[in-house]
Amino acid sequence: MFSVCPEWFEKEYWINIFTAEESDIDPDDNIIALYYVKPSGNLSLKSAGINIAAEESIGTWTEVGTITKDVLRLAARVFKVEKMNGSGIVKIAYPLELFDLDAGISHLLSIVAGNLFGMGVLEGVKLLDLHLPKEYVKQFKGPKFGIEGVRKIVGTYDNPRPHLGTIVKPKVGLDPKQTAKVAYEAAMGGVDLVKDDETLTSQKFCPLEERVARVMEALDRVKEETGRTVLYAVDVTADLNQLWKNVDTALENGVNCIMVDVICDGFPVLRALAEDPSVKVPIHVHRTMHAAMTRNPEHGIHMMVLAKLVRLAGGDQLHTGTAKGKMEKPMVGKLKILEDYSGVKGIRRINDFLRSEWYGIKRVLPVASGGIHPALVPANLELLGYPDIQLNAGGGIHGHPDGTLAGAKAMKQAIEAFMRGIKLEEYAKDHPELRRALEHWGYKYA
Ligand code: CAP
Ligand code: MG
Repeated sequence: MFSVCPEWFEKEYWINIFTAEESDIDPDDNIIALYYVKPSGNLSLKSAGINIAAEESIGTWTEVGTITKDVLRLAARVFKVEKMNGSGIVKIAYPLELFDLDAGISHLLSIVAGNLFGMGVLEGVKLLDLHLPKEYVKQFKGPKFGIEGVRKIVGTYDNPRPHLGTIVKPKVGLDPKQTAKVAYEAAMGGVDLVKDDETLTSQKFCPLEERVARVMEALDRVKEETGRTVLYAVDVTADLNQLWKNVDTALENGVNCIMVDVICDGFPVLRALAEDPSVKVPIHVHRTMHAAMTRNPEHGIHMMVLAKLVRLAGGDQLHTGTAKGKMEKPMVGKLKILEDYSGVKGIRRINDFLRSEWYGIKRVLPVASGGIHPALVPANLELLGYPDIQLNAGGGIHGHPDGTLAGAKAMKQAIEAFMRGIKLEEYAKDHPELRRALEHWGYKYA
């Protein structure tokens, strides 16, 4: 059994150290974390919050004689507690001085998302959001390109519209020549970006060097034939030494975008890539493995937090989920106050953050992906916001009964129809590729 609460936290003196009135918290001088908290046993929500504040700032399980008056200014403070059926939300302010600003995201996480996840006094705890003050955000360069930079490359800056991306499928197994053929057809069909799947790096059956060379040669042909620049996001994910070899090889072979699985590789790796002067191409950020942290409604880290960290670290495009598709949506308990973080609303909130002004840090293009096919385009654009969004379709392009070229055209037509305010069924009458797609998949996942 857990110990209900170290008795020293019950002393009024310490309660005063680790709590504050909301009016006493200056948001310019504190990093503020919003947690969903489910205390163990009959521990109060406030005590649970104090346990977190203490553990992640100056406390431990017992009072220590080594603490000095001077140390107390570094105490984190619980300043808001909202209960509902035993669990609830807790807001904690961490004084900016607690953070090593030069140490970046890894250090930030060691505090706001550290030991607290394993504490016995908590049955569950989920970090839902982080307020980062200007002084903190200003330590980061953020994306090199952002939405506007990517649009300039792709040619959609003057007339912004949703971008279309594709994941080459099958997700692994094709050789470089076959991959390039699929990329060429998708690009001729109208996609703006071709990407590797998150599990393809440089396996023997599809070495990265040859793959990049062949795909870029195919996309150069598309440029000659259509005048359009199509991005190729090659997956460079690997342990650090190999990752840099992958990046160098890809850049030497003319790649115009790179992709990294940010949760597998870590935020500091993304930051290093984005800040390196040799990486003069946008970074497409895949979030595979995120659901280990984001999926449990009562424990873990919300995608909102991961999205903020990706923007700080410098991702230009980030997967944030679909309104209609094959993947699960974020859920946060059953608390009414948390509705804004749940379901489609929760994804929209993330997308709106990525598209908003943030102390001059460039905007990130949200990517909706996972089970998308033409019939799902209108709902996804409407619910997730447009035109600053990219829709990715893998199966929804390469699974088209008439092949990849037709599949890409059908997705493109669905986007066009939506942007022109025309119903898909109407547009499909004189767009055979779209018509075939609607007949083939119907309204799966709708
Ligand atoms: C999509 C995808 C992406 C998911 C990841 C896949 O392919 O390539 O990895 O979108 O989910 O393998 O599922 P399909 P999320 O279009 O064929 O489904 O974007 O939510 O992180
Ligand atoms: Mg994938």
